[in-house]
Amino acid sequence: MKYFSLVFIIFFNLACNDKSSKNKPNIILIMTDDQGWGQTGYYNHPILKTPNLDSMATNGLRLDRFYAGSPLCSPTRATVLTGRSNDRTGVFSHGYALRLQEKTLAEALKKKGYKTAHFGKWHLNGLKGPGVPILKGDNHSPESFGFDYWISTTNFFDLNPLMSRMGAFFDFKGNSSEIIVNESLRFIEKNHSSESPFFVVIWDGSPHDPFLASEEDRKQFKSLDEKSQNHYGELVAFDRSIGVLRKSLKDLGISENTILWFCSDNGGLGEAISPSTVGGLKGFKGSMWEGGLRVPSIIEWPSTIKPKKTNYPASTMDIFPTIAEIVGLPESEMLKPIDGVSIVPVFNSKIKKRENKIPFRLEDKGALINNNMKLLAHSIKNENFELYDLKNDPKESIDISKTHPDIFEVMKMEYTAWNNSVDASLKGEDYPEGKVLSQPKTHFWMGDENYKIYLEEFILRPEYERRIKKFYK
Ligand SMILES: [Ca+2]
Repeated sequence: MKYFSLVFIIFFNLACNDKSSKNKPNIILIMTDDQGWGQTGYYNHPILKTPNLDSMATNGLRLDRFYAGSPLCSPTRATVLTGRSNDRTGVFSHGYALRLQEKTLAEALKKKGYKTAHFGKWHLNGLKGPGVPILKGDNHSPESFGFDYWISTTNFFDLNPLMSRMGAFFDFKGNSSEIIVNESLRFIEKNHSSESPFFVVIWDGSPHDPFLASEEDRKQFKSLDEKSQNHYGELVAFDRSIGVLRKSLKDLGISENTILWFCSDNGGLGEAISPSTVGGLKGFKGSMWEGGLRVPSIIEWPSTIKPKKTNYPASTMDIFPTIAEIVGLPESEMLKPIDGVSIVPVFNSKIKKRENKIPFRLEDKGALINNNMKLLAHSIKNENFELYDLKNDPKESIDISKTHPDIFEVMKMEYTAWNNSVDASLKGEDYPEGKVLSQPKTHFWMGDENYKIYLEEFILRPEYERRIKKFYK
């Protein structure tokens, strides 16, 4: 009898596992580069129209208080892949390499049977300078972090990009947003019919500089200066690529059970771009003010998420824990401490208050968000803190630390404790080795030994010419 029960239990479990793996959602993360919080049609931008993002927002969960994990590109990318604040992972600023000792979302999903792929800007291999193809054998390529397939560049890329498909150079012609979405669709078409779901990461290079848009895409911005025309034109092309992606998922019959999660990697660009990129918030990319951190974000998952707008505060550090809950990843797949939480409870409920605070740290600056309260550190070392009430003062104009000393002191203590735990991570205490193994130093590819043989070819390209000449001046 006992034997039969055991057989039954094993069989039952296998049957369940099999069924659950078949129903696992496909996952696409798509992220723009430097798109500010105000730069969408659905936030009533005065000129820019984003019909495809608007449609996605109407059909999905619109996260109106979503934060990039950091106000800069590489650090935010590290938070997406690890669920941890950037400094824990060794990505202290742009162009830093993600530590191989980190555990990534792609690695976890791959183990769960997902086909994984990365398209576009990588910026986690320690190289600075405009995006060049990632070389075969780069031990910090997307492959090193769990992506089976990749067509990627080291950093931002623009019109007619030179990219690397698993180490082989491809000289693409056309708009970069459309190119990477089309390439990701090629991957999806090949992989969606198999038993295993897919995990696709699309990291766009728009609307980061250099600002280059086609005549067609910039023509609606003729009243703007040339820089702004091109910058906004890049967003028009990105929005169009969202349309192509969504329509193709529908045509393939897989849109219902595909999670499409859109966001930007940091806040908007400064005064050089007009009209403003940050929708009236204070500060820009690089700062801990809301304009530097808050970004547009939408999760579309038609089979599961009913259309909704929420003010629940969330961040890119929540992406890994959220997907872990959806897919049922074992706890051991995430390196502790994790700074994000799963936002699955927000999907179809009225939950408004977030229990876990959202922490930030970049160089000597920091912030801690507790729902409407925000502690801001101009200098962590000098303990130069301020306190803001984002509900009553969304533009962060009045420091209330003196009028609310109780809240201020508690949040300062909490931030300091968190900051100490980041210092421990930084030293490698979270890793089984108890220390940080050797890491590539951040440097420009123009001076990298492995890129030397390509310089003659690269100098003929307008996107590299000036940078190479400047480097060897
Ligand atoms: Ca960026």
